[in-house]
Amino acid sequence: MLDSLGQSLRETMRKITKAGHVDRALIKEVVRDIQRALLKGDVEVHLALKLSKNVEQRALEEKPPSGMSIRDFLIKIIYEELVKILGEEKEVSLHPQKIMLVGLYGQGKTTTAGKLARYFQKKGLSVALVACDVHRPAAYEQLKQLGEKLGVSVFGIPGEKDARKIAREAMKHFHGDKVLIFDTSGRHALEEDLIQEIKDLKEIIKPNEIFLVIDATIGQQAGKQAKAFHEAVGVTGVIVTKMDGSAKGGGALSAVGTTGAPVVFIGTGEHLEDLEHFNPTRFISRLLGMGDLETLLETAKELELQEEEAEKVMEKMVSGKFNLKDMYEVWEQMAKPGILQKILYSLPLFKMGEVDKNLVEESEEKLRRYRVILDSMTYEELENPQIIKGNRIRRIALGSGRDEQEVRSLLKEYHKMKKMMKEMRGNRKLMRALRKQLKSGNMDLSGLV
Ligand SMILES: Nc1nc2c(ncn2[C@@H]2O[C@H](COP(=O)(O)OP(=O)(O)OP(=O)(O)O)[C@@H](O)[C@H]2O)c(=O)[nH]1
Ligand SMILES: [Mg+2]
Repeated sequence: MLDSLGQSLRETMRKITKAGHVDRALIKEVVRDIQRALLKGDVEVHLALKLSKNVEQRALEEKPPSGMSIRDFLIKIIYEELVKILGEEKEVSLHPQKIMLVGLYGQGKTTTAGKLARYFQKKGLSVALVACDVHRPAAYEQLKQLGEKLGVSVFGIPGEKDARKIAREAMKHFHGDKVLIFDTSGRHALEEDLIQEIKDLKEIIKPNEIFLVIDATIGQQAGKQAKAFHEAVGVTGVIVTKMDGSAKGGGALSAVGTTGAPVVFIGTGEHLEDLEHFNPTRFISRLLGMGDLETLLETAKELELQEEEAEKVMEKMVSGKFNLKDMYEVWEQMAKPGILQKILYSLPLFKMGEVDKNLVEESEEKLRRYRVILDSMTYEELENPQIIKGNRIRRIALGSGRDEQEVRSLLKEYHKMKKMMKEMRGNRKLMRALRKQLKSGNMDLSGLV
């Protein structure tokens, strides 16, 4: 499936992983490669151009979360932009429901009806097929055969010329405990007559889903077809068939991706098993053939989370107010893996303090001890640490079971930290830069001081 597109994209990925370093020239080259691969894969010109432009712009302008290499970041951007052109993922409900298949002649409706029956059967649901195609001479027999193979019942009225009547009878016959799949007639084109028939059937059946079946071999034309059907009768999902035999599958998928009707399944062969729920993320991972792409993306997510946490701490630091409660919160956040390092590396000012080195090493142990002490303080003391003197220190030490010396060293550390915050706030140039950086989401402040 999509062999040549996949191959070109995988080569591009290899180019990135093998390059000595990622620079502007490499980014441009990679973007050109992707563009060429997409155009060759029948992806619509504007879509291909837009994607490559987005990749280039993001790769040159955005900064990777600190801790992530530019190389991995570039791969992540390409992956995200490719996923984006495939549209949203459409969930498949695993409950009894009514599904109506529509589409032009020969697109794969009847075959897909059988494949869908198999899909739901395997999920443990009871399924039945309804033969509403009154145009193709042997349509009922074709479905009947599929039903026999699958062991599911097929409802139909051989010889009946009115699809509406079959639908009405089927609705009387079944009672909502099955997945009902309705096969319908095709036409050469989306004619008025077909639109009316679908609308009538929709009225009678009241389907939960109307899936449009489209043959991938028509490539980007699939977008026009999907749009026309969507506007005429409203479809809830598109099934793109014959992905196995077509080099134009990428064009079909991406074109449908722009219509607002999500691709829900893809057909990948003539057998009943050859149907896949379409998940854009998984599809692109597989196409790029990167086994460790998952790991890369998870790492990126973790780093981004750390960045957010670090930002919260920094915001607290620059907010102006800083009491013992705030200090504890800052410590707590700093104790999370990676957060403190991130802050220290971005604030050159902090590198000067010995306190901070200790914080890295002992933060968790210290947090545990200090937590007990802080718990023995009154709300008033936490808010106004300057009132904690002689008697209060004795009381807090007794209450927490630690010695007075430890209470004093906690207070000492608080004052030291508070002084540091004040100095930071006094450094207007640094503060301005810090606020700006916080806003832009860029944590790297090295070189500012
Ligand atoms: N290779 C391949 N062939 C498929 C796939 N889906 C359907 N076909 C073939 O496409 C042809 C047409 O499929 P049908 O299911 O009869 O199409 P239809 O939309 O019901 O056609 P009409 O009833 O004439 O409107 C058959 O020969 C199928 O075997 C697929 O995913 N891959
Ligand atoms: Mg058919």
